[in-house]
Amino acid sequence: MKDVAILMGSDSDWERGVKAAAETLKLFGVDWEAKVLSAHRTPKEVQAYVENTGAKIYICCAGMAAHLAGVVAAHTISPVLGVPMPGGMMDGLDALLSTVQMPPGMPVATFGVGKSGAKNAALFAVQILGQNNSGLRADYRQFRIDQRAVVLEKSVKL
Ligand code: RP5
Repeated sequence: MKDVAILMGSDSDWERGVKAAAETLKLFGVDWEAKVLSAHRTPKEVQAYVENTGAKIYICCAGMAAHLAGVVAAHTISPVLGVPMPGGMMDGLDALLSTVQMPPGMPVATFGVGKSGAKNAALFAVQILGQNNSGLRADYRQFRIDQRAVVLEKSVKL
C-alpha cells in the first residue's frame, strides 16, 4: 500500500499545481505515486484504482467541476485531501466550491487553489503520516524551523 496517491483529473493539472505536491512529498522521502484519472472521463478506472491499489492518504487535484476528491472519498475510508486547480471560467473558484461543498458524512479536507494548496496538501499528508513515524515527524519539525529561519533572514534584508 502506497503512503500517498496523488490523482489529477488531467495531465494539464501537473504544471497548474500537482507538481508542487509531488516535489514536497519527495523532499520528505514519502512513498507516493501520481496518476491521471478523471471522475468524469474515467469513472470506472477511478473506482478500480481506489479499490484495488489503495493508499493511506489520497491527494486529489482537479479543476472546473472538480468532483474527483468527492468521488474518491466515496470509495475509500482513507483521508482524502482535495486541491482545486486553476483554469476554467472562474479560475479555480469553481473547482474550490465543487471540492469543498461535500455532503455531511463524506469529508474531504480541502486546500487552497493551485500550487500553494498542492504544497499544503502534501505537508498535511506528511503531518498525518508523522503521527506514526517519529522520523518523519522530526523532519517536519525541522522543515518548520528552517522555514522560519528563511522568513526571518529575508525580513532582515528589507
Ligand atoms: C478537469 O478539467 C481537470 O482536472 C482539469 O483541471 C480541467 C481541464 O482538463 P483538460 O481539458 O486540460 O484535460 O477535469
